[in-house]
Amino acid sequence: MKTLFSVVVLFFVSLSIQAEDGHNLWLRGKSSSTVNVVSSKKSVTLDIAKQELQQGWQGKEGSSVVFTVKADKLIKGDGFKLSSAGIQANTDFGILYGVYELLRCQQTGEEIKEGVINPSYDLRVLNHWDNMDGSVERGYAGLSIFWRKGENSLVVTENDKKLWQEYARANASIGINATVLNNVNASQLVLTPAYLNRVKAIAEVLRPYGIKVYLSAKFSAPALIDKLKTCDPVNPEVINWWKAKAKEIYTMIPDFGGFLVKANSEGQSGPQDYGRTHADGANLLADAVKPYGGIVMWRAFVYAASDEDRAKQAYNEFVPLDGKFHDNVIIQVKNGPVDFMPREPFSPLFGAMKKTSLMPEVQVTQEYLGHSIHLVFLSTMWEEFLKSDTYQEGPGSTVARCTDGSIFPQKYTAIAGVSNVGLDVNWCGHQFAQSNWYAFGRLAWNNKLTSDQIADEWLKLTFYKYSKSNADQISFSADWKDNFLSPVKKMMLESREAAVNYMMPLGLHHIMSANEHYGPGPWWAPARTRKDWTPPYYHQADSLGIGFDRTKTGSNAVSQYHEPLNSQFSDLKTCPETYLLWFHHLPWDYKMKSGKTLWDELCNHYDAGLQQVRGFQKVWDKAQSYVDAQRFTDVQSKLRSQSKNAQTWKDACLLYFQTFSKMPIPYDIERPINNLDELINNDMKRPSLINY
Ligand code: GCW
Repeated sequence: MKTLFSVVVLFFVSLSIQAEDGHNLWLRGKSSSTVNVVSSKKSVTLDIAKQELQQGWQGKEGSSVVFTVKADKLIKGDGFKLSSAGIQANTDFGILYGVYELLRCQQTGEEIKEGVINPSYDLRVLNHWDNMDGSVERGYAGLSIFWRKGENSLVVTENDKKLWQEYARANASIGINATVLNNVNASQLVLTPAYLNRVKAIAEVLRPYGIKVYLSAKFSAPALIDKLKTCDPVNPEVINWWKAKAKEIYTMIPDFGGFLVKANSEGQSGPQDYGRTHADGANLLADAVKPYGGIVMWRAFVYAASDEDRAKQAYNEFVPLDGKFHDNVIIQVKNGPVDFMPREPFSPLFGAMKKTSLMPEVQVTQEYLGHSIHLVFLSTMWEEFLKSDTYQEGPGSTVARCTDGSIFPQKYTAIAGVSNVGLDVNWCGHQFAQSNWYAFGRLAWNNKLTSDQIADEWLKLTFYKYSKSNADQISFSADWKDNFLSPVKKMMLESREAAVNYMMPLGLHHIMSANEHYGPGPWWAPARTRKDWTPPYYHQADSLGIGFDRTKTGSNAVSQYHEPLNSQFSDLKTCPETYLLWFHHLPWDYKMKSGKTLWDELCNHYDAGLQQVRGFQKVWDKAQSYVDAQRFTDVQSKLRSQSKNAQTWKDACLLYFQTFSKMPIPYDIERPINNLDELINNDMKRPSLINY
């Protein structure tokens, strides 16, 4: 009797508490009714589409959905048309995307809209900065899912294939259709046969999900692999080498996407080593892949250790080359002109190159935003960026419209995100970092989505508790919405501004410590380090004030922005305070719009950031009963670290800047609890993962 009782108890306990480790991402929905799928065509992709629909169907019991693969002028690329009859698309992949759209709507309670849905960008790309030894540059979620070191590292195992398939499915479900498998700081190895064999195996797993593989190519590969004496892009031997390499790759992987290249940047070789331009270099590779329909994504992240303001260099380098790139080249431009800072104005290259295809690059991995320790929902940052008006073709020339083909006819349109995926069970290192992968895919598919909508979807898909009692119909009760969804969503939507506040408010940038890019280091400037890699170069704090003068009296970077932005950023009356110290060097007692001094306002921002994170802890603790135990404690413990880190950031920056301002920290805010000399001697390191 006793045993029976415990079995029964155990059964009910296991029903109500589902162990969740985050591995299933936002794909936790299970069908509650049956659906009949009719398709006149058969293919692996359509089989997947059918299976997904049957596994996740939450619609009316016994409904029929018809898949129709038939060209329609209104449907573009991977787009699809939803109607009461089913899903129509030009390609099998379009059907698959239609299925995911249907399921998303069912599982989030969103109304299913009939009509055509087309993606904003043709290519929705993840860039993996994965090295051949399995490490991941700026990766905070474990080792690479593609590469590893050691004996047999190139043997493809069943486990590899299972993981790649899960990865493919997750990407397809949010519309990502391209992936670059290796770091832009590339190894030539990936272009050698043994590695290409593994690329082929990856491509085979990803293909049915509509995802093409791309590789980062090292410009000096011809010399490194085959000992060519030069890599000069106009040298016939070099040209032939790349042609032969492209042929070799396409023989193995007929739908290979093409190359991504970081050249003449941070020590990487490039065409300028031979007195040639970025256009010469890009066209060399573009011509090699052209016969197979391949493309080249050539990065504009270039800057030298010169006296020229780093924020100006990419524009200076690339704008004169406008029109010189072949039509299968896309210039990949980071969202901001410096690097993936918590906040930057958009890069002035957007909209400025009118005869060249441009694609935005954002960073999903949180290199400068607390790695996988801080909860920072990046969607709001990307939304702000995509909606920024460049004015290049009159008002309304947003970055989104300048890059998605609405304004400039581009042969290809694309957007890339630097991936945060690794071998960690939950893929991203932080449960909430998954929302950034999700948000990137959703915005790449629809660059008009709001972060509110994305957060709403993600929370419902990721945290709704399925149980026997609610399996047949997803209903988000008022209790769930009021006590979980809305406070947690609010926290997500505020989280990026909080990070800006406690790290780099009012336009401050690049003031993190050393190369780890985690803690504060406004003082960090070791002798013999390139000036443009040290924080004092960027904050310019001295006894008179703080900030980088990028107006006419300074580097004049403002001139790279189209009017009225040039004037707006230059004029203190109109420069948004969020960018104030990005564009201006101002006295400590400069009067802000609030009437406070710049110093007081700076202090308030740092303190507000800290208080916001303390508030996030409360929000999360209150949400405990709505979250499964493992994910709850995961996030709770990370928020504790984030709180400590926010305190360190506040104390470090305020105490350090105070050595210049010589002004008191306003008495109505909490006092620092750290000493500056200790902080300096003990640069804040990312907490060891062992603590988690
Ligand atoms: O943000 C910087 C990173 C480097 C990175 C580089 C780039 C891949 O610190 O790690 O290198 O940008 O984007 O090329």
